[in-house]
Amino acid sequence: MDLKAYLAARAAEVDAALDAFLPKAKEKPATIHAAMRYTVFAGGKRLRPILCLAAAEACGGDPEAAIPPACAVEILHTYSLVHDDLPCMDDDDLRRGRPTCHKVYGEGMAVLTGDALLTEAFLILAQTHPAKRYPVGSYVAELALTGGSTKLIGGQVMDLEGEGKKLTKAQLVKIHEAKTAALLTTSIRLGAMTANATEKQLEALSIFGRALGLAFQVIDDILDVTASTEVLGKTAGKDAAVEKATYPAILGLEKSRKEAAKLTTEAMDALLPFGKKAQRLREIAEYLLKREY
Ligand code: GRG
Repeated sequence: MDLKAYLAARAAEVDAALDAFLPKAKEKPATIHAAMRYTVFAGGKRLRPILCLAAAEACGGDPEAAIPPACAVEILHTYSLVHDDLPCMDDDDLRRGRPTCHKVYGEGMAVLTGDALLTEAFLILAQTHPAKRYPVGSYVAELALTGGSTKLIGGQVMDLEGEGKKLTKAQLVKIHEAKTAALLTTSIRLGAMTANATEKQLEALSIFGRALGLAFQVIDDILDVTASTEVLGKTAGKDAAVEKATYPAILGLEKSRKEAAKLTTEAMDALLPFGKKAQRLREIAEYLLKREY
């Protein structure tokens, strides 16, 4: 199966599982459940769950066992997007090419949609079968740490506090390690944990996830400069008014491209001990580096 077919097949599996896990749209109170589904099924790439499943494969496990953590990371990711788009944060009108949650359901309901998705993520994660080395609590602790005040939320805090300021490259890296790379890394680690990965394997995958996450963010920043708003399906939001630090702004476009390539090589090197089993993870990393939107 080529990568395109693999990505489509994995995304379809994840979508079917998400559909089964999430409360039905008509379940009362219906508005919140419709809003949760509106945001989860808005056409995301499903990058985090696909990485979770591919990491299980890389460690010789059955990807099926990684379905609950795969869905949990996608739902937690969706909550972060819903809250990030709010008027009090980035104030975006469009996400994934569609009106943002608060544009459709109102601000209060969007806050609650994010809250409900965050809680739902842990409900689903708790349904993961324990592996020999990993009791269910270890999955929960892993995701809670990543979603909490030192990673995802911490990154958002650093981002908010950095608005309008001239940041250094080191400060920008810190923000992206927390905002982007941490959840990608955890998606990969959780998949590997379902395959009973060794501590050494988890360490290697953490290096892979960090480098991939940073490369992903550098490329996202480059595309924000080079691709049209129409192609990206984004609106400028508050970014238009507040100067945000980006890799191209700090390093320039050429150096940013080199940085992305360097990080991708670092990511690939971390996969060497996994041999052929990590082929899908390699292909995904390559695909992310070459993506044009
Ligand atoms: C909890 C408010 C709050 C913030 C936490 C994660 C985060 C910080 C904010 C989300 C917005 C953001 C710009 C995150 C950076 C990571 C990133 C590039 C997300 C987009 O991920 P994709 O491209 O999106 O995988 P799709 O739509 O494909 O799922």
